[in-house]
Parts: sequence; C-alpha cells; structure tokens
Amino acid sequence: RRLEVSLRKAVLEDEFVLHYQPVVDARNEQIVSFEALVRWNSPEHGFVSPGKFIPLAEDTRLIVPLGRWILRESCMEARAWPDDIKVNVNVSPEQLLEPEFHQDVIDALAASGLRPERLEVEVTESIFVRDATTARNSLEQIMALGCSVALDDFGTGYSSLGYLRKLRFSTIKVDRTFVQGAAQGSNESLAIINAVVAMAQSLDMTTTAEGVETAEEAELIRNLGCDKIQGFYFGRPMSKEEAIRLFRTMN
Ligand code: G
Ligand code: G
Ligand code: NA
Ligand code: MN
Repeated sequence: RRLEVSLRKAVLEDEFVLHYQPVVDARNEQIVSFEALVRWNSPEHGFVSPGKFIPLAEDTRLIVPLGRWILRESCMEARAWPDDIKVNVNVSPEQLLEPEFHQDVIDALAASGLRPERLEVEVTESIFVRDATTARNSLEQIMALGCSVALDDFGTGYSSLGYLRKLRFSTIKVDRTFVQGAAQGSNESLAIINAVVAMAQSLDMTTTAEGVETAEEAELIRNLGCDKIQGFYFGRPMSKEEAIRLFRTMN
C-alpha cells in the first residue's frame, strides 16, 4: 500500500516528531512527567494520526526502528528538563519482544545521559497475550537498569490479573473510558476505578487517570484517590519547545 511505502521512507528520513503531554500530581497539580507521543507529518499524505500509522508500523515491524528512534529522542529531550521530571515512552509489543530491546534502552540512556530512574516505559496488557514469558523477561531487564514500567489503558485488554503478581509495575494507568464513564455518572465506572485504586495501593503501585478534560473530572478523580492525572484539562500533547517553555513559566 502507498502508506506503507511512505512509512518506510519516513523511518529512513526522520519525518517524525515527538509531542509531550504533561502528567500531574493529583494533589498539588505539579508536573511529574511528560508522555512522549509520536507525530508524523508526511510529505505525501500530510498529517497522519498515530492511531493509523502505529498499527501499520506494528504489522510491518517498522515499529522496531521507529520505536528505537522514539526512545532515543525522548531520552535526549528529557535530559533538558528539570531532573525530577520523568519521561513516559510507549512501547509496542513487537518492540518489547525484540531481543535487542534491552540494548536499545541501554543505548538511549547512554547517548542521552538520562538517569534510568527518569524513564518510564508504558506497555499495554496485550503484551501478555502475545508472549507472556518473553515480555516479562524483557520488562525485568529494564527494571534492573532502574527504569520503571507503567501498565497503560488498564482494564481494556484481554489479559488476566496474574501478571500483576509477578511484575512490579510502578503505575497503573486507568483508561480514559472509565474516567469519562465516571464523569457521566456511571456507577460501574466509579466502582471499577475504586477497585483499581485499592488494588494498586495494596500492590504498592501508583495510579494515573487518563483523559481528564475538565476541572470537575479532575476533582472527581482526586476524590477517588488516583495519584496522578493526565488529560487535556492539564495539557494537550505539545511540541518539545512548548514543553520547555512550560518549565520556564513554572519556575
Ligand atoms: O497521540 P494519540 O492519542 O493520537 O495516540 C494514538 C495512539 O497511538 C495511542 O494508542 C498511543 O498509545 C499510540 N502512540 C502514540 N505515540 C506512540 C509511540 O511513541 N509509540 C507507540 N508504540 N505508540 C504510540
Ligand atoms: O493509548 P495511550 O493511552 O498511550 O493514548 C494516548 C492518547 O490519548 C494520545 O493520543 C492523546 O492525544 C490522547 N489523550 C490524552 N489526553 C486526552 C484527553 O483528555 N481526552 C482525550 N479524548 N484523549 C486524550
Ligand atoms: Na500511553
Ligand atoms: Mn493510555
């Protein structure tokens, strides 16, 4: 397909940029991290949404070189931020299951000089459906480096809870469908967020609520006991220059 040809070229010719979305502490609303989100402005196709090209990159395994670039670029950029701010980087199953992934993380940290503690990798439950043992080994290797791992889009996949016993995630990210549900008065969504927060606390993990778009939703989420909040209310994904400017105005 034409898009695939363009994507292959885009990986070789660096047509991607990273945007960064703030994650704040639910209590004091201070930024604790930025999630890196890749953007592609194609000369042939214009702006292509990641919802479209990430699945294509995964199917064609182009996500391996692209993911390597994302990892390195985000670590480099985070090096320019205050030292207590983390960077969250999404990692696809195809990338995580690749034997070189561990070395890619080591290289990104070495090239950037970023402390491993400042890198948090985000994975979804789908990694445990594909190849649970390899996924677990791969995550344990990067945890051994000092990096942390967040479980993204929690509650929307097809996995079991068994892996929560075996792997020390630092953060569970509550999917925005539950946040939106709770905001619209769904008792089921409320109950699920409550249960996830309680479970995370017992497992010594933190929670991040995704997709918070209003002050009311932020207040609701805070009352439900989530530790961190992410969403348009606190900031949309922004360019690296805008992220830097945000730090300047904060201090
Ligand atoms: O940024 P946006 O909401 O449009 O992202 C759409 C989807 O693309 C989300 O599911 C998100 O996780 C995924 N995505 C965005 N950036 C990255 C990235 O850097 N790596 C991977 N693997 N997925 C990403
Ligand atoms: O799958 P993942 O959770 O990584 O996806 C992140 C995506 O969620 C990004 O594409 C980002 O643009 C989107 N996103 C972030 N905050 C909000 C929000 O408050 N509302 C909505 N609708 N989407 C959001
Ligand atoms: Na994510
Ligand atoms: Mn998510």
